[in-house]
Amino acid sequence: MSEDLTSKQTNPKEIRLTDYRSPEYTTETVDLTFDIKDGNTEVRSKLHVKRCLDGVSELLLNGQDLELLSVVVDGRALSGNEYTVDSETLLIPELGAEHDIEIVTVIKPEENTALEGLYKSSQMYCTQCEAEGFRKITYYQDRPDVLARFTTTIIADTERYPTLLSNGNRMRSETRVDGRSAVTWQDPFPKPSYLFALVAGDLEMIEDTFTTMTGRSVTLQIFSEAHNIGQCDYAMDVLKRSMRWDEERFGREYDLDIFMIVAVEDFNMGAMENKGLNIFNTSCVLATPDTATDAAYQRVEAVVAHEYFHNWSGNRVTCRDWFQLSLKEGFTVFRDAEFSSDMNSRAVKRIEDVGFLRTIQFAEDGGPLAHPVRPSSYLEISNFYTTTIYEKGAEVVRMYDTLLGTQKFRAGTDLYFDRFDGSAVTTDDFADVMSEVGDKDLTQFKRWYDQAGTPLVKLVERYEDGELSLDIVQSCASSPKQDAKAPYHMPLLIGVLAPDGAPLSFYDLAVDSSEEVRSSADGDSLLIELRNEQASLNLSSFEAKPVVSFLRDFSAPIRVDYARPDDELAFLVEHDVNGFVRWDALQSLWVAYFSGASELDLAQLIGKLGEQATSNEDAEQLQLIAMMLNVPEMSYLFEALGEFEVDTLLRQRDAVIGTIALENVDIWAALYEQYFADGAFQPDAKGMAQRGLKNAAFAYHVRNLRGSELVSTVQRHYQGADNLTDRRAALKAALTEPDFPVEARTDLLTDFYDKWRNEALVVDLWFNLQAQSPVLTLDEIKALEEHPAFDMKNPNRARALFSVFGMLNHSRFHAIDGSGYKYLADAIARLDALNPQIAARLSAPLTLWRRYDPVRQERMRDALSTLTTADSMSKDLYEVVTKALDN
Ligand code: B3K
Ligand code: ZN
Repeated sequence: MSEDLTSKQTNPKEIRLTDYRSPEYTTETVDLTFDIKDGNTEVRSKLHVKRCLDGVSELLLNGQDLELLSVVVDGRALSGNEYTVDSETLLIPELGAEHDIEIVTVIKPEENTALEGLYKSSQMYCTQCEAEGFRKITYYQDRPDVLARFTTTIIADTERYPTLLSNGNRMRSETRVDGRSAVTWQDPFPKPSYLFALVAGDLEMIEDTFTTMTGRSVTLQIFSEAHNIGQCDYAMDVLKRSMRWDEERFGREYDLDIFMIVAVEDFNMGAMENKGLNIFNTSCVLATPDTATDAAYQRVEAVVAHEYFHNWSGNRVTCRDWFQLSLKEGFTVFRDAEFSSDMNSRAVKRIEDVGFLRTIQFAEDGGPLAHPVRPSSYLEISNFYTTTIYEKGAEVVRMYDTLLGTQKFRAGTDLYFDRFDGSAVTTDDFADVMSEVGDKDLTQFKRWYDQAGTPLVKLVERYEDGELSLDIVQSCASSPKQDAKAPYHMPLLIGVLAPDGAPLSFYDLAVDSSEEVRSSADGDSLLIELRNEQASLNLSSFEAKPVVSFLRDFSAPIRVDYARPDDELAFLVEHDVNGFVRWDALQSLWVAYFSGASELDLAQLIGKLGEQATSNEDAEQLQLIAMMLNVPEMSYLFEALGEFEVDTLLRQRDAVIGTIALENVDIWAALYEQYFADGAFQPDAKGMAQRGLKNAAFAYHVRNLRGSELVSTVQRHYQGADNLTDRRAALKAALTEPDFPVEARTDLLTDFYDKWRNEALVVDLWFNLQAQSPVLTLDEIKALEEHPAFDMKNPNRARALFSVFGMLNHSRFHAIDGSGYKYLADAIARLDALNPQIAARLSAPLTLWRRYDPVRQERMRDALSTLTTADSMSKDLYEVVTKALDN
């Protein structure tokens, strides 16, 4: 057994894209046998390997934390001096063209707290292999461009582990006299090792069937531990909808006869797309009205669809190397976003996604860990499952769709799946297909993959005698290791409105531009393909000065600098046909307000929106209004403002919320009462709109209350709730309103905990709401760790406390004495010893030190520096912390 130090190294080696070499040998078939026993699992792996390059004779296998028992080549056991083994590799020299190799290793899943490879969660065994976890199971060519056919036999105690699952089809099963069972699975599709999965446990299951577009029947099964099985029906419904949608929208049919999902409680991320056997964090599968908020329902919908869609975008066509990660992730996020848009409201989904992108991805892209959608180097690939790879990557895919038009884009995806089925490819291959079907030179467009940073587009508008001209200038600030940036090729979608709010048609206008432009089929919008650093657009034959609706649907992932009068923005909020632009104009007004550049009475505008909601029936419009009632979150403002001081901003934001509440006191009371009894819970657009409005109105309404009236209103909201979204709103009010009496708050929290103590995801929310509470002291938050339900080893629980504290508790985390930073750094150090991936992720808020004032900058750097003084540090954390301090 290699020492613990293997994953605790400093100065790890940088992996570079330019060093990529295709494999010298490939593995054609793998036959695995897992003999699971308490404390030790023996893994027997039979490989059939074949040489792919002339003149080579060494086979390099990856392996980590493995006890090697034997290596047999073509039936002959090798002695110790016939191979070389170190903490990361096994090298077998002097090989010929083709061999059968058998390797036996022993692993200890029970001790695996990193949750990568084979590990134990509650009473079940499960795996997580992406990106490089398979090497913690056995020695193997653990790289995505080696595609093999897997056969897997699992042997385990029959009584404790009656459910034994792996990829593909179930071939055989036997119950042995020794009280153990053996089940064999075979996956007919060659796949990289990162898609391997195994589950052994005592699980319950729900089952359904799906008939594919060619009439094949597919068995669908969702497994969970017994206490969770009643919460899986929604996920099953989503799965069936996803399968149908992928057929209709992308022509993709499922390929095996069975598709399984397993819900596990300890999981590092959301879910994993293992071939035919997706493994999910319970938080992304389970959903009932009492245990999932509306946001959680939407997440379940998005993630179930996302992992299912990977079956084509990721599994059938996979990545050549991990630098190409966005090839599958960006594309699949785009696909799941389209699915959610079709299932619910397109505008609402777009607004949510842009809000997230601006808050998290823009921050990453402007910070010390900025990297391109296709990075050129990394120390630890686990650190690159980022919002840049996923969300910005999805924006890049969306831009192909916008530039080519939906029909050609679909022709492009058809050709991509067809041409590359069964292979491991690159983002260049994807771009080339799009270029071919679109008959378009995309050389410049590909800069989106190579240049980090968020481009800035500055517009200057002039109007004179019926002619409107726009000067457009693009730029992009420098990023780590990238000083100068070349101009991007980007689609800018615009519309124009007459002064009475009527949309104007581009068919009625004279259009002259320095760039390629084309109007939409209905004439309502114009697409500008910006390629140059500077460009111009002239529109003429207006009867009066129009209002420009810019960057409709957020057609490119950019920042915009477009100085416009407040009343024009307010006009767009009220009149634009594009839901995204309406919301966006309001966010611009907020940013202007907080930077002191706006005089507009925003409290009045918000009140007016609230009033509109009392008489509107349209679910999409109501959802849109509900989103616009809320003042932007602090972290959105941090990113949008550039310059701010945390305490001042917190005070200003709090004050304006108070003003909105007070100046529209009757509106909130009326809106709240109107939606208080909104009928039985439905997780659909209408239900979400109603709860969105009810809870936005509730938050303003309680702001106007004091004393017993405040308490009784919050209690009534809590008691009257038939779902977690409303209960959460009540608890949040109790944990936000400074006047809420401590005793009443404690009563509510105790009642909630006692009722839901057996529902892990609800208990996560209980920790989450306290961790973000500005009315609790740091000591009170720290004390949450002492609660019997707190478990450092469970990623959901650790995130509910530490990640929420760092990302959402702005008053305590950013305390000027640095105590919040110290607390997070201390938690990160403790977590690093258990789970490096989670530790590295938790450090994100500290890495953004540069955007705060000088005192806080120093305190945040101090906190990061203390991490570097630890005796040992994982590769994951080392990369994040050193880059954060160096850049
Ligand atoms: N592909 C996985 C992510 C794996 C993360 C490994 N650290 C889930 C997804 O994006 O679908
Ligand atoms: Zn994915």
